[in-house]
Amino acid sequence: MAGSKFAYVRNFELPDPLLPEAFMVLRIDGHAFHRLSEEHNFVKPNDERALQLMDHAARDVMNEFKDIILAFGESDEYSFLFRRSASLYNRREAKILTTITSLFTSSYVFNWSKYLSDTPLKYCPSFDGRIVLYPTATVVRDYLSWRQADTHINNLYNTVFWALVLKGGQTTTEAHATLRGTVSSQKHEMLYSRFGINYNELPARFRKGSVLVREEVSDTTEARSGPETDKAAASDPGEPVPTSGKKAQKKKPRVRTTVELYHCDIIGDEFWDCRQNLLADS
Ligand SMILES: Nc1nc2c(ncn2[C@@H]2O[C@H](COP(=O)(O)OP(=O)(O)O)[C@@H](O)[C@H]2O)c(=O)[nH]1
Ligand SMILES: [Mg+2]
Repeated sequence: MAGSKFAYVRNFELPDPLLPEAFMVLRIDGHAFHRLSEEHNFVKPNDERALQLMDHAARDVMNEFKDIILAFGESDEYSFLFRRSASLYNRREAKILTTITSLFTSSYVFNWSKYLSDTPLKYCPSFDGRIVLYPTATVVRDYLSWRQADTHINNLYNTVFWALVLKGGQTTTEAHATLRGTVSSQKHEMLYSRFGINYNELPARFRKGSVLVREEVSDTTEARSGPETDKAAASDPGEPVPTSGKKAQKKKPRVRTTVELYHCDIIGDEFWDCRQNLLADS
């Protein structure tokens, strides 16, 4: 049936496909979280509960969108890396961006009280989002290194800054002035000599950010279909079901995936050497 005479307006809806075969990174960032963190009394410089809530929302996104192979989070931001050949929503940019940004946001709100139980949410938080395409695995690694280096730089600065204010009695203006022009080693030294804080002993979550990785679990569980198999399994649930005999079940190795959370270095090679498949998708 022909559409109404108004249907032509659909022609104004232009396609917005993302280049095939390029790596997609979607980064969300909390809108005005400086204010949100103040209004909800986030612990300074890092509020573990708020960071765990971010991790929870990111995990919800990864559980829903299996094309995401890795995510990296710090502060009020999270980056989601898609496998290169991801074809969700025919790679329509607006559809991917809006669906994931809104899922992240709703999970953040939905789960808020689990992490900040004594702090009622006063207003609606929101996140902006963008998708950037990267042509090679090297650039993807550099992107992630950039974000983790940012985590380190900000965290070191914020840790000394808030130590100067909260423990050293400086005003925020004085603390900024104290830190102006200092290099990393001087900040480490200041933390240690003035406040007895060994930066490297601070929680890895604060120093390294959060890395969520989709990992394969080789699952050799039987495909159970017959009563014999069920019985055999029930007799000793910890043991594999026998595979010999007429009625034995065929083993069907399935590839299941889980999403694991780490607070580890992703700038060096070790993380990637252990996960060579991650960026090898062709
Ligand atoms: N106290 C505290 N503040 C945080 C924490 N995580 C994020 N923030 C705040 O969120 C801001 C995030 O930075 P940015 O996105 O540049 O600022 P925005 O434009 O206000 O969202 C930081 O500057 C902090 O003020 C936290 O764990 N504790
Ligand atoms: Mg922000």
